[in-house]
Amino acid sequence: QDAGRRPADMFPFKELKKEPDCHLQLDTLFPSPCHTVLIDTDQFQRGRLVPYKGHHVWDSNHVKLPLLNLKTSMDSRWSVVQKSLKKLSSGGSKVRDVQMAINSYNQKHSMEWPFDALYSYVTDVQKKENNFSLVISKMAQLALELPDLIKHPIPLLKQNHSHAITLSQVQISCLLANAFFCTFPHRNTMKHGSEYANFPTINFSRLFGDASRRKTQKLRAIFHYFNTVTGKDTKPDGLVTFERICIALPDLPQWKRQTETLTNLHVSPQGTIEEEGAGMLQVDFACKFVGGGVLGAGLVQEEIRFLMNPELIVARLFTEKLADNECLKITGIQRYSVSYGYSDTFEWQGPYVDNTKRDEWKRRYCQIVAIDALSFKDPREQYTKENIRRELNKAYVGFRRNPNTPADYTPAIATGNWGCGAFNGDPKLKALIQMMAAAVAQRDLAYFTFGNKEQALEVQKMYKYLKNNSITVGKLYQILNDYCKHFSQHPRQPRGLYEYVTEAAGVHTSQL
Ligand code: AR6
Repeated sequence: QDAGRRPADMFPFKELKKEPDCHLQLDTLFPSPCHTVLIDTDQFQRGRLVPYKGHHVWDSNHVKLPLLNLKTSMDSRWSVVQKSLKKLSSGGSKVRDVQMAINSYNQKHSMEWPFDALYSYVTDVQKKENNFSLVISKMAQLALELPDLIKHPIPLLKQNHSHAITLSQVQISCLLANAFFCTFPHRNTMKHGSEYANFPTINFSRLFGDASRRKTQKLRAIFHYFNTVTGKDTKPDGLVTFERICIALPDLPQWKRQTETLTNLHVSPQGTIEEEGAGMLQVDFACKFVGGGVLGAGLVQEEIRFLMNPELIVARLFTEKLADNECLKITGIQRYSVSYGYSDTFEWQGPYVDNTKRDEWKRRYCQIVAIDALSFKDPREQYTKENIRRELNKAYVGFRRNPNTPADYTPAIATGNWGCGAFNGDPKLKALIQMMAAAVAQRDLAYFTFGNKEQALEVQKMYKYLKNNSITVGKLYQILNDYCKHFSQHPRQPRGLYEYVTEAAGVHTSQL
């Protein structure tokens, strides 16, 4: 960064803690009641990746795989899937064959699922990039490996329970190939009250319809991923962990009593969470249904991240909608693509060769945390005590350190205008909220304002003032609550937030 234009007292970026430099050696990988490992850990210690064995179950606590369908005749769905995918795996398939295959075991939806986006992708770009029928045949073979690769039930990460799942990148690729071919049973209806209404969609059907430029770009990223994971020399060979973290309400901070002052902050208009935030805990500006519109039309921060790192998409298979006191942390994902632009200008640019080192569990040093901000139809709604507390708690759940890891071994947080795009939040308020949560979690922050230089200067100035005056989180919380009162009394012409905070903090300091 250009030191000449750096706001005064900026915490040096280089000094923020990052993995692997701050890494604390992990214990041996082993399953436990709160950690399901889908590979055999004994074999793993000997350097082999072998699926962990078990008995598949068909119940409300586990992913329903297409392999079993005890309600009707045994294996009936899988035998149709097998027959259809075997045809595709033999090569020479066109989009119409893919459509027929998918419809063969989703007959109820065959009239309502359009495939125009897939047709248009093939016509527009596919011929130039890779051979459609060849990729489809490799993907079909991968999907057919499901019974060999997934031998243990996959728990659903349900609300109110902290639980982690570790699986191999190959297992993920196989589950995603099944998602692409829409083989997962009971996952096509999102209607209120339906079995999986509280879960994100996982079958890719929505990606194939409503052709648009966005869909074509998404499909380029998705096909590139499948082409890579089915390549002889490019097949990934690591592990990934998905951890749902739930903090019970009594264990959340008592905000007005918190005595911490702010931790170190580096604000920058340049850079992005995924690039400059490498090695830090990277915030995913999530939807409570993780992945948001990645399989539909959405194409902002979360969706772009899921397309560049498609292993994230598998979280949708097992992660129930996040509650206010929950987050999802993902460790070890790989990046496959490079993109350009944002939203309507988004474009898949090409392959990315990820050389990120791996930890003792063969997971890449890349950790993401999905936290969903509140979505405000009317931005004025955010200045209430309840909404501010909700956002503080949510940020804290995402930022909290592993209780067994000392602060010195915990990376900083890479974040930015969380909740301030599609969700209409106020970046000034969200920056303060995240600084407060980071202070209680005892972690430093890298804050990327995504090109906004003015915001970067304002945030830095506000931070410096609070820090220099040793304003505690509890005091700041009280000031924010006072601002909410002020706001409700002057909803049309409230005072600027930072101006108000500066003044209130100044009065407080002078009274000390
Ligand atoms: N690095 C840093 N900042 C970024 C980046 C990046 N890579 N990308 C965007 N920003 P938004 P939200 C900034 O709208 O409001 C999705 O559909 C940029 O200034 O993605 O929390 C989810 O699934 C942008 O305006 O987050 C949810 O449903 C701002 O961050 C919903 O959107 C907010 O990005 C979440 O919306």
